[in-house]
Amino acid sequence: MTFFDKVLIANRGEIAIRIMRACRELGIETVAIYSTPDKNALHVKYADEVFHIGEAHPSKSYLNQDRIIEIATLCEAEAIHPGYGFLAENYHFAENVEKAGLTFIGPSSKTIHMMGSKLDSKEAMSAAGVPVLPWTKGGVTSTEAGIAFAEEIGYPVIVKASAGGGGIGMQIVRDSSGIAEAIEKGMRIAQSAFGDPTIFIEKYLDKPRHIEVQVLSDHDGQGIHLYDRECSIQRRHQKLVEEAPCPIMTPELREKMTDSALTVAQVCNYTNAGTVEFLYSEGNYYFMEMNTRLQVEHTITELVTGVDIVRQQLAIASGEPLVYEQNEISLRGHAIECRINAEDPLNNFTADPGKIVRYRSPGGPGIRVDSGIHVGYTIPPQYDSLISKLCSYGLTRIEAIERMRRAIYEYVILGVKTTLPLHHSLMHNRQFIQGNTHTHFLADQQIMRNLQSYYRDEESRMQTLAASLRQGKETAAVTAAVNVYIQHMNNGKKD
Ligand code: MV4
Repeated sequence: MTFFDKVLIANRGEIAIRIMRACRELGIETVAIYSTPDKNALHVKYADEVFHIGEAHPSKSYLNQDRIIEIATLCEAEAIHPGYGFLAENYHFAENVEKAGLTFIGPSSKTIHMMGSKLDSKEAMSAAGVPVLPWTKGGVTSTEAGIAFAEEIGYPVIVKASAGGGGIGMQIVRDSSGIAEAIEKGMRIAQSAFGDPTIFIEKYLDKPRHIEVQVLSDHDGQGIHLYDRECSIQRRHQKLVEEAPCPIMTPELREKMTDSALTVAQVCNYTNAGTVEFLYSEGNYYFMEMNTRLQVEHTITELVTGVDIVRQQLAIASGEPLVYEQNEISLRGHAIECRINAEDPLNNFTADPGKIVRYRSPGGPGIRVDSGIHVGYTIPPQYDSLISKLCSYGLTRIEAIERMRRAIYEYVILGVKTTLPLHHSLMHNRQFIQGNTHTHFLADQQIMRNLQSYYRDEESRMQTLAASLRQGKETAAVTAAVNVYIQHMNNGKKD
């Protein structure tokens, strides 16, 4: 295999490290970029070469296209990996990288552009026979036309921005009384958030599951899928827990969904790694959108298929044909990912950035932790608050859950509030254990209410620690804190 000699990683944190790990295994030199507050970040220490790129604000650093391309050219990197977020789905950036004579590790700018329009991609996929929910073809250009369409398909409906994603501008309309206002508000939000007022109306599903299919496509037009993931447990369109495979998948549904996913990839001339997102409800599934990037949760697919997705991305981008045939890809076991964030679930999930004063990550059988932090590191307030992706693997789903509970028990993070107790609660929730999840799971299961007691313990533990540290009794403080932690984890097992 030829691959590249040097790759620039236009990202930070755990994903930058994940990408550099694949590069290191392949003997590819790595170039990191960093913003001022990321001077001491792990991804900067890991790289072979590093360049300061600008001030904290993303527009000055990780979104600074011209500077990133300039650095890549200067240090003679042949390719840029965008990771996720930041510039990953910006077709202008992909185009500018292509124009500079560099390789963008991802699909072509044309494909990113097409999939960026929810309306265009729905239209194309529907024409190719992929199931989609009834929607207003060509978008909604007048309030009257929108009202007429909503009456035709019947309420409830949902108003969405074509250029949107992440739920911005989405409005659920349950009956005709709110439709005119929702259309007008939708256009205003779409214009101000995306610079494009195009909206559409779609039949609304009440509590769907979010199921997605991972695909890999090469430049010879060959595509394979790496099976499915269930990502239903979310909060404000931020995923909290994902698993692979989807716990309710049947052979029949899987055959249809993976076939549809491969059709989607083919229709948009997809190259590299991508994810086709579906909503599932009552035996039916519908294409929503395609994420034209490496996703946060790619790790659990790696655990159940054994395929190193980032390695395949590098191979595909350098022009190599896929090394796997579809029949060589098999699923083995079950994997779960818990996203550990520095935030406070009891306070509306507000971020709690700050200094990590004690840190011990779990290990042992079936545990994978991808993180970009270390003791003494200060999580900066300017970026995403992800501390780590805690993944468990087992031959069965229950084994994966048991290992996840054990890993949460072992995990010690002091200095910031984290989502660990929330995950503890989820891993003991009866409905979750049975695989009964949907996109409104957190609200329905009263998980938040049960959580209050765990977090009260967490708070007293932090206070004990803070008081002891002031008196210079560090060791005793940490021991006490960890004991309280372990104790409350044990107490939590009763419900
Ligand atoms: C929907 C829906 C119900 N019906 N569309 C949220 C973000 C975007 N990717 C699509 N989203 C939804 N679209 C119809 N016609 C419900 C959601 C939705 C959702 C989807 C996946 C995961 C979590 C969600 C949470 C709330 C709403």
